[in-house]
This record gives sequence, structure tokens and C-alpha cells, in this order.
Amino acid sequence: MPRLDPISGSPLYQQLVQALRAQLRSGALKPGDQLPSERDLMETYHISRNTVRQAIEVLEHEGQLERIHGRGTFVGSAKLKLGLMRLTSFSEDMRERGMEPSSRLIQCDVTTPPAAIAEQLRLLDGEPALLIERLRYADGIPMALNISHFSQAYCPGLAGEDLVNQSIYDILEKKYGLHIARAEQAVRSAAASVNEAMLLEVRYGSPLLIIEGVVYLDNGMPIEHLRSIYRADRYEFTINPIRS
Ligand code: 16G
Repeated sequence: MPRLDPISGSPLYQQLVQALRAQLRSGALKPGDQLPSERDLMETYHISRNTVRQAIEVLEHEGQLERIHGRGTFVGSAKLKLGLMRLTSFSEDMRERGMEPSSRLIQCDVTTPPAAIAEQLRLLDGEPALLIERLRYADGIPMALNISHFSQAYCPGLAGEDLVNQSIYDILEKKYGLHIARAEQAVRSAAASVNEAMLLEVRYGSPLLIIEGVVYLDNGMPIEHLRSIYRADRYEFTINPIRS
């Protein structure tokens, strides 16, 4: 078992969080597995009970671990709950949960989108849009694929920005001064294609959740047509309906 490094800059509980995350990622700890006892973890990593508790609390807060009274701590279903009533960026969603967002840019092309998308973006006849496809990670774990067409009229030069390390909504709001106001979206299920399975690191045919829709600026104009593809084993969408 790896020892934690007491003289590294990072607090011991954070190092234990990273060590446990690595085991969750590699499948050494699987959903439903019981976590070793506090005492076992203290002995394995030569750390105090407090440090163990702090680390478990972090992972519990993220939904990765669940403490069941009188039975112990178990690996949770690890589904990230995403509210559908707020229009947030992927980066915001992950940071709110204490995770670090990152991206792999798969494509960034100026193209003429399919007619249905061109119409929803209210493009002129033959007007191209900027197609950006990114694989999105949280703490290095692939979570989602964002495939979006952006209307270039409002963000000329977006293709030249650093789309790997920056949030696109941040760029749109801070650099272009745009006000993203609302979206119209639908959720559906799908089975992973060969390509989606490879990128999202799931088996071919695994369940996916897809959100598709259009994002509008406060002036009423559409800025983005989006297709966000989520691993169904990592996401759960929540809604809070009101009876009227
Ligand atoms: C969210 C959006 C996606 C947008 C991305 C921007 C939904 C379903 N998806 O994932 O359309 O492109 O955020 O994220 O709303 P970023 O600002 O971190 O690049």
C-alpha cells in the first residue's frame, strides 16, 4: 500500500482522498463495496483517525461514498446529481462539487450545420457555425461529451481561444460581454456508439443520457445549439416540479 507523504505540500487527508479516488477509478473499489474500517485505513496509511474521517467526508459529500449507520461506509453509486432548472456550465457544475474540470478538444471546425440546427440558430442561408466537440473530465475522469454549434455572429474568433483550459461560457461572458440567459432543452436516452464508448470509456451500447437544445442570450438570440452526452452511470438529472 502506498504511504502518504507527510512533507509534501498537500494535506494528508487530501492525499488520502486522491489515493481512494485512484482505487475508485481503477475499479479496485466498486459500487456497493464496503470501505476498509477507519482503523484499517489508519494502519495502512499511518495516519490519524481525524485524517481518515476528513477524507471520507470529502468523498461522501461528492456522493462517491455513503455511510450507512451501524454498518459502515460503502462505495456509492457515484452518480452526480445535476439540477435541470439552472443553466450552468460544465466547469461551474464540477467546481461546485469540489472537482477540477478539464477538457480534451476533439474538434473545432467552422462548418455548415445540418438544416435543423441552422434553423434553430437562426443562421442565414449557408451561414457557417463553429462546431466544438470536447470530452469533459472531472478530476481526470471522463464525464461527458459536449458537442455544440455556436453562432459566430456574437463571438467571432472563438475558435482561436484556449478551449482546452478555459470555460466557453466564461469566454462568452467575460471576453465577448454576452449575457447567457436561458435554454430550451430535452433529455433522452441512447446507447453508446463505438466512438462514444471509446471516448467516455464505457462499453459499446452502455446507457447514455443526452441533453439537446438551444441556449439563448438575453437579447433573445440563440448562441449555442448543444448536444451534451452523459454517462448514465455517472449522472442523475433532478427536477423539482411545482403543482400549479
Ligand atoms: C454545459 C452545457 C453545454 C456548454 C457547456 C459549457 C448543458 C446541457 N450543457 O455542459 O452546452 O457548452 O456547459 O461549459 O447545459 P464550459 O463553460 O465549462 O466550457
